Amino acid sequence: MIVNRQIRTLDEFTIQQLRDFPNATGELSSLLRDIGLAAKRVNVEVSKAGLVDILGDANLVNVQGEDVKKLDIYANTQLMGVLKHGISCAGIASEEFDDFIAFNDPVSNQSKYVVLFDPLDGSSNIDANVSIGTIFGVYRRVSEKGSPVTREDFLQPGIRQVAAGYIVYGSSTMLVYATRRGVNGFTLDPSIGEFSLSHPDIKCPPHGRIYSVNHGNFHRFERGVQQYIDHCQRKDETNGGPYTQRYIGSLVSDLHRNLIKGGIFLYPVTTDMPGGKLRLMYECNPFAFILEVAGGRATDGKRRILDIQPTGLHQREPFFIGSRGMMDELDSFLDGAVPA
Ligand code: AHM
Ligand code: MG
Repeated sequence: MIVNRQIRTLDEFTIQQLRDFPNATGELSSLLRDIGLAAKRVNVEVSKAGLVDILGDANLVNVQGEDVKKLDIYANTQLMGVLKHGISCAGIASEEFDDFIAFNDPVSNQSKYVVLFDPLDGSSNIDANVSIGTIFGVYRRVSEKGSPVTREDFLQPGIRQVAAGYIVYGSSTMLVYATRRGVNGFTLDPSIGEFSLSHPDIKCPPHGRIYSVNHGNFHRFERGVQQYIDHCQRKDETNGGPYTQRYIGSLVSDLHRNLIKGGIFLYPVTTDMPGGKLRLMYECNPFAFILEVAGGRATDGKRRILDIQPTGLHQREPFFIGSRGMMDELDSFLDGAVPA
């Protein structure tokens, strides 16, 4: 059998990265491996989602029970489990819990990191077989090691993330993560059950031709946003024709596509959601970090997302993110610089 040594697994890759840092403890590698393990378990159940009724009827109910949407509870349990039993994470905050959880055992209290995550974003799409995903952000705790983590460990601005990533359960399953050194994507190879490096050093193209927004909300958007969308639709043939509109309604899928192909994603405030919809801590911040490392930008329309000082674990923000050139173009409309 020919073994392709060009291919590196997630574990091999993260361990190789350690060689450049002689004082590194390996805790981040270990944490990413833990998240990769949870992702593989979630992937098995997500891929069976359409069978739940059939299996249920046959009295072979799978772990997440009879309701497909309970997959988000399953994903939450798996992620929390691997992080609690690993050696790198002192506590977590999740979309599924009102408050953070300090693991508060002797090993966890000595751990360096806290993780904030959305275990299964877009889960309302599961029953239509649309790609869904897991999103996570990793921070170094600010409280003293040796004690349980505190609220301050979690309420840090996104710029302090040490790493951030997502898993997309799609036509193939991918884990993409960023550290300050770069963004790398790993595709799950089902034959060996390992994530293998398939997209090294991802860069977001500085200009793209895709804009992603829920058009149904158009009349609830502010004027500047409406004008920008109008601009996307009116670009004439001299500048390549109108942009293409793509909106899955599953954040991980929409942003994975735009990261790879270039594009812009908008979830502005609406008249009925004046604070925005998406959650700063485990939706906006991880993607803002990934896109910035890849060369893109992310704002709330005024401020850089990564600079926002959070006040609550579940706070919402308007969210604009994408290719640098398109974000600059958007800014000129939000600043009111372009006349109506
Ligand atoms: P969820 O956390 O309840 O799954 O909602 C988040 C999802 C994102 O994946 C997606 O970008 C957005 O909500 C879509 O919202 P809308 O249906 O309003 O366009
Ligand atoms: Mg979500």
